[in-house]
Amino acid sequence: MAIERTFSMIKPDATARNLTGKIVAKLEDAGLRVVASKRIHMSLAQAEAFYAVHKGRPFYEELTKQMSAGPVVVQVLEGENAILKNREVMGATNPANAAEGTIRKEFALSIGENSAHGSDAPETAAEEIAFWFSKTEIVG
Ligand code: RTP
Ligand code: MG
Repeated sequence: MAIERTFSMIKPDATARNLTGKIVAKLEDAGLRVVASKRIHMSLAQAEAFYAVHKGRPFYEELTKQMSAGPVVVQVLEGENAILKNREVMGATNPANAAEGTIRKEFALSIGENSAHGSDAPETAAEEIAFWFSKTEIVG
């Protein structure tokens, strides 16, 4: 199995409740390594650009407002099968459907305030990492 990198974000609903460490612990326990991390407060324009793929969907405006409403922690995770592993640890988008032990089952408040984001494919992982990090900020 190849070593992959993926992009992960701890969302404003989670930073507001001081859950950063608990979320990172779940990722590390699954074998993922944080190779880049920073806490930022993105602008609405940055949220709109980051989530441009969802432009036109009914939840786009609420999503971009929520993501720019408070601090987030953006991270690069490295490990075997990191993209799929991260999404497994996050659980289903809607916390009502998320499996026991997942980040969203334990911490998410709703489908919108669902505590974490993770890239869904190798192409989006590369794009999302490059959106937030320069090469020198990632230390494997
Ligand atoms: P993510 O991109 O955040 O890792 O989550 P995902 O792949 O599981 O979900 P996606 O379909 O890409 O949606 C991105 C985020 O938009 C919010 N959302 N709200 N109200 C709604 O129906 C709805 N659908 C999606 C969620 O916060 C989701 O994580
Ligand atoms: Mg997604």
